[in-house]
Amino acid sequence: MRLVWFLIFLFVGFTQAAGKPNILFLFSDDQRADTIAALGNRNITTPTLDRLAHRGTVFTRAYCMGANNGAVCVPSRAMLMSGRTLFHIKEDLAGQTTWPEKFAQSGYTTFITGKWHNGAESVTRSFQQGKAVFLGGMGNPYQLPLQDLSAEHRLENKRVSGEHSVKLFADAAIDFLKQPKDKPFLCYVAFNCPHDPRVAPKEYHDKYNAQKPPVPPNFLPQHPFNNGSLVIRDEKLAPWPRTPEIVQEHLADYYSYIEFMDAQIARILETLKAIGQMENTLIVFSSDHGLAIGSHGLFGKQNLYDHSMHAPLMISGPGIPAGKQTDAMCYLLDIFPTLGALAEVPAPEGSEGRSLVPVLTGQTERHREVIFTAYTKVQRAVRDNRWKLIVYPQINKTQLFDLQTDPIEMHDLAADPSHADEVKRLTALLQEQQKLADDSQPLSTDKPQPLEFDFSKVPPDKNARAIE
Ligand SMILES: [Ca+2]
Repeated sequence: MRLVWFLIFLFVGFTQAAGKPNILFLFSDDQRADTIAALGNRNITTPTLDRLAHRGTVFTRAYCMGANNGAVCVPSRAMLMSGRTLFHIKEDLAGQTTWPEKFAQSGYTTFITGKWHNGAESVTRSFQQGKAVFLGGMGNPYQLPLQDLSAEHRLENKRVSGEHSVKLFADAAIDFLKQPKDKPFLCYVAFNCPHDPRVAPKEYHDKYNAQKPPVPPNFLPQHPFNNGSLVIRDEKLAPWPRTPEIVQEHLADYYSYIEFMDAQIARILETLKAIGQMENTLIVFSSDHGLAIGSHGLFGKQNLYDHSMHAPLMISGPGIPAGKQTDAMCYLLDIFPTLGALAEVPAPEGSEGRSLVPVLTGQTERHREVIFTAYTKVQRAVRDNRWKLIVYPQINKTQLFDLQTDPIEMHDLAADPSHADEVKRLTALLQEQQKLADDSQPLSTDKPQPLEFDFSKVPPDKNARAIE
C-alpha cells in the first residue's frame, strides 16, 4: 500500500513539475541598455540578442536600484537573487533565502555557471549544481579561478584554464542542458562580460577597431563637478580630460566583447533547440547595471545617470508576447518575482520585488510609478514617468532633467526658477522613497565639500587598461 501511495505521489509530483516552464537566465555584467542592435544601436552586431528581443517582450526602462559600495555588481546581484531592495540586502546574502532556493524546493533542478559575487556560502546554498563558477571580482578572462559545486554542495577548485571564461561558461551551460532531466530546470548563466578587462578574441577585436563606434551623444571630456566618486578605480581607466579617441577605443573593446558573448549565447540557444526545450523555456536576458564609458565624462557605474543604472531586460518563452516593447518602469529585483509567478514558485521571505506578469499579459501598461536609486552616501536620485532629480548630499548639489525632451540628461534645469516647483515636488518624492526603502541618508550637509574637482591630481591607473 505504501508503495502505491509513493508511486501516486511520484506521478503527481512529476506531472506537476513537467507542466512548469524551464528557465534559462542569461545575465551579463556592466552592459549598457543601448548596446543591442535590434533596439536601435547601429554600431554593434548582436544577432542573438536581436533574436531574443524579437522573440519576446523588451522592458525599455529596467533599473538597478544602486549600490552601497563602489562594487555595484555585488549589491545588484544580491537584490536580484533575494528580491530585496538595496537597504535590506546583505551582500553575502547571509541568512537571506534566495529565489533559486525556492525554485529547487518547488521541484526545479537548479544550475549556475559564471560570476556569482555574493560569497561561497550563499552560492552553495542557492544552487544544486554548478560548473565553472567564478566567485567574483575581475581578472584576465583566460585565467579565472573557477570552481564546481560538488554533490555535497561544496565548492571544488576546478582549473585555471587557457580558454576564454565567456566560452567556458557557455560550455558549462551546454553540458548542463544536455544532461537527461526528469524535472524542469533553472539554468543561470552569468557572463563576466562586457566587464573589463575587455578581452574579446582577435577577430571581434579587429572588427570594431577597424571602424570604431562613435562617442555617445552625452560625451563630455570631464564631469562638470565633483560627484563624490571620481577617484574610484573605474574612473581611472582613462585619463582626464577624456578624449573622443580614448572613449572610442574603449567602446570598440566593449562592443567586440558583447558580440563575442552574443555568439556564445547563440551556442546555448542551439543546444536548447537541439534538446527540444526551446518552446518550453522562459529565456531572460539582462545585466546587473549599465556603464558610463564616456558619457558625462565618466567611465564607471558609480553614478546615477541613466546610462549607468539602466540595464537591458527582455523575457521570452511560453505565454510571453513576442515583438512587444514596454516602457513600464521596473527594477531588476522584479525579475525573479516575475519568474516565480510564471512558474508558480512562492517568494522567499523578504522578497520585495513585484511580478511583471500583469505587464506581460497586457493587463496593465504601468508597473512602478517611481524609480529610486542610490549610490553610497554621495548620490540619491528619483525619477517618475517624465522627470528625474539627482541629489549630491556631500556638496549640496541638485540636478533636474526633463527626460521627455532630454533623455540623455544633458540639460540640468535645477537652477531654472520656472522649474522650482518640480524640484520641490521631486525632493519630497525622493524623501518619501528613502523612507520606504529605510534609507537614512540626509540630502544635504552643513559642511559641504568643494563643488569643483581638481582632475590633474588623479593620475590614470595604467594597469587598469584592458589587457590586449
Ligand atoms: Ca557589473
